[in-house]
Amino acid sequence: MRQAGRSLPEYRRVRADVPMLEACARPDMITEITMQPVRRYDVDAAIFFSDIVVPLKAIGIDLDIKPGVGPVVADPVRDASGIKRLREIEPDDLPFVTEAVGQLTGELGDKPLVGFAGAPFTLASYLIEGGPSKNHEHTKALMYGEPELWDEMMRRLATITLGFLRTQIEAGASAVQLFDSWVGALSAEDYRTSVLPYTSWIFGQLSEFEVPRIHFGVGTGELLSLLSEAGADVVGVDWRVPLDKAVQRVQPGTALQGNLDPATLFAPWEVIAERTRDILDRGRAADGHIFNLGHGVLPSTDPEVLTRLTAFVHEQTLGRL
Ligand code: 1CP
Repeated sequence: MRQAGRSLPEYRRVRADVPMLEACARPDMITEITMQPVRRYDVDAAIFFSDIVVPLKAIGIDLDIKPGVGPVVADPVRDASGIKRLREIEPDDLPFVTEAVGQLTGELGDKPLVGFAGAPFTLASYLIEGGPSKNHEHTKALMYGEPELWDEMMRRLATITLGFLRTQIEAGASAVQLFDSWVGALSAEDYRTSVLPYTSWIFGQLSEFEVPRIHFGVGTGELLSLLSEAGADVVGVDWRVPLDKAVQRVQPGTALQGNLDPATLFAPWEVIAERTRDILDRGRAADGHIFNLGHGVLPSTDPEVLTRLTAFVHEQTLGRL
């Protein structure tokens, strides 16, 4: 999840004069920002500081991450010539990622570093729409109207996604998370036909590395069994489905991640504690549970609340480890 940044004063300080994509290309900055929440909250894993569009930038797509908006693509990709520009990741494309992961594994010691990438559908949505989208209408127009172009685009994006993940794993990342954040916009039928083949290819290719693979999306209650079928070891669940229900929708042996609503962090502490306890209880039904928020930390979240939440989860689960 986008979590490190935004709510931390030390993050805002480091980023004050540095645009997001520049920060993502500077190893010392990546390392510092990745470490900030680990130092402050004592969380059990670090999430690599980067963004899902970093590999697209690296292959020459003209895009920016605009403050308060997100990724914006100068020239949206909607036809065969645009799709041809989506070339594979080559060994020299992401040297700053390799260097930062190397620095981080040294600093983190036993603490795992979670690498990540955007999944093909979510990347396609940014590329086709040109930026964040509520309805993904141009994306669906291409998906329904030009299945051959869609197939070509998804194949290319799957290769790029795999390249970004492979770079992080080979440099030392201990687990990877695939973010298909916006795939909840699809029906199960459309997911099966137009997304699952590409995502499951990625998970299949990753199996040789023996790192845990996490698969995450938002609004995916009706898709959880398919997200699991795609081949993940862990399925991320937003706050809409309780974990004891989610467990019935995933393949046996699959762990769950989640699922506190990030907006709950604005409620009184007693409510946060009660919801957290409930999630930990329901999570016992799963074959492994990573406690997490159901989506990214909201920018105005009070860091003190996250410190207290992390300590509370540790205290509640200590006897179980
Ligand atoms: O927070 C961290 O340091 C972790 C690193 C991280 C991760 C895992 C960032 C940094 N982005 C991401 C993944 C990411 N980026 C996802 C998948 C996870 C999720 O759903 O949250 C997505 C969809 C994006 C795209 C993106 N980048 C958005 C969303 C826009 C939209 O469509 O609503 C935004 C706002 C960004 C910018 C961004 N990326 C990361 C940070 C810290 C920020 C905020 C930049 C800032 O203003 O400081």
